[in-house]
Amino acid sequence: MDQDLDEPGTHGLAAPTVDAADATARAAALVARDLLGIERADVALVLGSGWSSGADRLGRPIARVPLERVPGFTTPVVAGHGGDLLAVELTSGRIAAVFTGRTHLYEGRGVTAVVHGVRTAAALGASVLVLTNGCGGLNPGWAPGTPVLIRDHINLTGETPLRGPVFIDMSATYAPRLRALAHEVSPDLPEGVYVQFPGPQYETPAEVHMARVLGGDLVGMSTALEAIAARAAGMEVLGISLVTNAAAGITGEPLSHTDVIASGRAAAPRLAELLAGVVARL
Ligand code: 8IG
Repeated sequence: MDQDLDEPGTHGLAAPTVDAADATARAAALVARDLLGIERADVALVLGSGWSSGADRLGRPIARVPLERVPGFTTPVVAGHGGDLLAVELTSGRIAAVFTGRTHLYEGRGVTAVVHGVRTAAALGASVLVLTNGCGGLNPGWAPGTPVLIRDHINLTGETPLRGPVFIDMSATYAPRLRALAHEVSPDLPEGVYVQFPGPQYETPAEVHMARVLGGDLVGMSTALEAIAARAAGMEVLGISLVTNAAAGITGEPLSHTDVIASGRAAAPRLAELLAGVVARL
């Protein structure tokens, strides 16, 4: 394939084709295997805002490397977003690759950079991907610190990581099997529809109202594009959001990144337990 598609954020340079991006991800996986001292990974986790301490309880840590040492990754720009790749041996003996940071669309590196971790996880051999994030909640009953299982998403970024006639089925993007496992661990975990906005600004109250009218329950700036890339790579996806704040206009309070980080910290032990429980059942 020799397409010449421009991507926003790539400053007029041609975006890599999906084939080229997959080759970059395979190269990244080879380097990651060497640095981590693992043969392959069975599952992968992306830990978003508020979730990074979730890595501690997953199992036996094998190794940790800064993501910027793996080809195709750069240092994350947001305070409170980590940026390491860990290998963890789960109690089941399976190996997890854990990303404690992600590239967001608003960084302007293009959608290929956004899903590079997902494609690297697939190239490592992971067949299950657990995506976590911090987000705004539309349900006033969801206090900051409430985890919510993602049932489905609405991609409002106007972007896709796919190029060409890649007509993948998105009718069960967030695997019912994995959602059932999460409910075994936490029977009253609420479910919701995640709406990905491009960011970096938070929504206006009118945009939050629009998301609600469209059927959304959660608003954020990640996850949907990664889930698309994961489905295209044949991975099963589980998505869990942490509501770190009421979405704009829901309570009348202004949104602050400091509050977002604080409610993530406060929820950390509960999230770590939830993640460990889910991953142990995979
Ligand atoms: I943390 O309220 C977090 N991330 N779009 N809206 C959007 N992203 C978020 C929000 C929010 N909170």
